[in-house]
Amino acid sequence: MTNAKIYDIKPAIASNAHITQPIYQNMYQRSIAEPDVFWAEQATLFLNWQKPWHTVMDCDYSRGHIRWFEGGLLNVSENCLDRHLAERSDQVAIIWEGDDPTRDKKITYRELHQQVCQFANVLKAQGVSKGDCVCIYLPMIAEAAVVMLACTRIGSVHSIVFGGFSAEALKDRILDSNCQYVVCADIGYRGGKTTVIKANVDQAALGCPNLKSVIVIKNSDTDVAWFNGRDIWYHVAMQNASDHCPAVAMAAEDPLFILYTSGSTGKPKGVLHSTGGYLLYAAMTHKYVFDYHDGDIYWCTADIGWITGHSYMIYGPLCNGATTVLFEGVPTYPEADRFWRIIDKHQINIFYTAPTAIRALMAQGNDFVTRTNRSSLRILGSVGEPINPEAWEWYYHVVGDARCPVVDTWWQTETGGIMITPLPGAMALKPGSASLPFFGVKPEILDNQGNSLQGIAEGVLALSRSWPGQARSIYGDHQRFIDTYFKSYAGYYFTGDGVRRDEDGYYWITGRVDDVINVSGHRMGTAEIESALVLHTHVAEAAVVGYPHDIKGQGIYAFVTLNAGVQASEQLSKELVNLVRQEIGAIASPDIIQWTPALPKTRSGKIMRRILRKVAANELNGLGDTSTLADPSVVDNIIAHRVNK
Ligand code: 6R9
Repeated sequence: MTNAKIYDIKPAIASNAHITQPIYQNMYQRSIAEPDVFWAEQATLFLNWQKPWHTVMDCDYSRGHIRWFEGGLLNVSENCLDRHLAERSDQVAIIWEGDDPTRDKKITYRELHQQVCQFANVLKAQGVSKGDCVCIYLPMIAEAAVVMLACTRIGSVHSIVFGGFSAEALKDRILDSNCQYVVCADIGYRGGKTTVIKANVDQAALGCPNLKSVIVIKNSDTDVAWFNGRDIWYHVAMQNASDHCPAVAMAAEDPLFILYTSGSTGKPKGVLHSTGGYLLYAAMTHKYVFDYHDGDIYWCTADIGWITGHSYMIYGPLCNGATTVLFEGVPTYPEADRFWRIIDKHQINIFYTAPTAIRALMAQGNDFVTRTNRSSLRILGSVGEPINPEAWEWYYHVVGDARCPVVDTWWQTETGGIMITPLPGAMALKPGSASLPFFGVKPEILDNQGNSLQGIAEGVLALSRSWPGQARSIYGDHQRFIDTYFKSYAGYYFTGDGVRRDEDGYYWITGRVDDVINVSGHRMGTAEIESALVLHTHVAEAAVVGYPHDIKGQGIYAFVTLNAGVQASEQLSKELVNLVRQEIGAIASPDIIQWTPALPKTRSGKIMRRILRKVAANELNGLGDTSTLADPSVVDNIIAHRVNK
């Protein structure tokens, strides 16, 4: 886009920034030319090592073999807590802001350290040891941070399951990662409503014979079903736990956590991250991308159930000794000014949220924003999906009063941390562009044949270099890791995103090129939703695609074929939505269900999703070549009955 608007670097930001334009150019060039030297320096700068590494990097994409800092020993909780105690034990580590605006609390580094040690001892007493997997299924309460860090202290591997996932989805994830331990709460609060947590665990547990114990955080006065011998109250166990717990020395490549994410096929994948490289990359990107300075109050609105919550609410900020905010609620409760009120209340300097929230708040009108002050803000961030220029401009002008750079950060669960992004003191901004690569990142634009295109170009986004935060495997299925990311284009990590590079070398992410859709920043595989729909006895076949949605970015459009003799009805439509909620969770509910006597298929029986995507997007003139369809009249029928919403 030649005419894209440009916002120049702000002198007030650049004058105090860690990374200015010449520093970026110099460091970027070095990070590509001498990666071993560059990353060794950064690893020394950002982390405390109990023992230094002998090899900085050992990677071979053809085997999905990715190793960083081998030989090195360190502990994540020690880096996030112990080493800060000398200088900042009384500094607030976590500001927790409740769903109810009258509830909040502050936890200092000393207190957090103490609670983490105690809970690490609770885990040990339950039999959890190094390498064991602990499933965390929690709402956004402060204890979530305690539990995560306690796992890292004793070398157990956490697998956080988003609190909005259903019992069924939870069960699948517990089984896939062989978790014998679950940490949950009784209930959660969101937007003035309660959400069931423990009841979902109880239901999931029916299908998890290996589950040994469930540790329950008391978050309400609600009574919950109790299974003696399996269930343990967190507060009771904590009372008797010692606050002395040595941090276990972990190898840099020991697993740190598993996080499930959706792909284009099959069941969700347990993306596996390891200790040293991940922590370095999270901390370094947190400092440079948000230009974090000592004393800043930093708020990332993501849920801990997603990678953004892992890297930029917990690990990156705490590793840098920051004060990080954990918000339990939603942007519109009690009113649509909640974010801005929280910013004023806690004097937040750096704010990181998702385009879907920005668009939803933009739709509520400017008054909710302008009646607040927001003068503490210095940097604004965006993540999760492409941000449309209109939302970007609103964020920049109305929320940030044209004072704060907006960093549009492109990355993925698999990348561990931010990959393509502006650095606030070093780059001019173009609304809608994720700008330029972070240190050590080498984006490549490939055509269908896998040729790397130079200059102004459009194609699929791949990365030719490894970086420390890169995922190491898919838990329990390394072959799937290789097949998913390293097979399509030999020698590259394939991202699944499309991208364009403009005349200034800026990158514009154009969205997924596979069957993954992005609904309100939540990544979902259309195949998972289809599998849920076809569980219904009346459904013969289903095909799900994304379509443009003003607030959510993409909505979910389901084409459903019923079994012969079954009548479509409003009731059946409700049953299908409920089925998806039960199998996956509310976030996967179809926005539109269109009944169709048949799906468009090739003669070999493959559903032509390209056509369904066009119909759902109402792009009826650009259906492309339909000559390979077995029965072209199917398309006419689908167009004639297209649902507009
Ligand atoms: C961090 C996170 C990853 C997918 C990714 C892409 C989309 C994320 C984006 C963006 C355009 C941005 N995405 N950030 N697209 N601009 N700034 O969201 O991880 O949940 O794994 O999703 O999200 O499509 O491939 P994850």
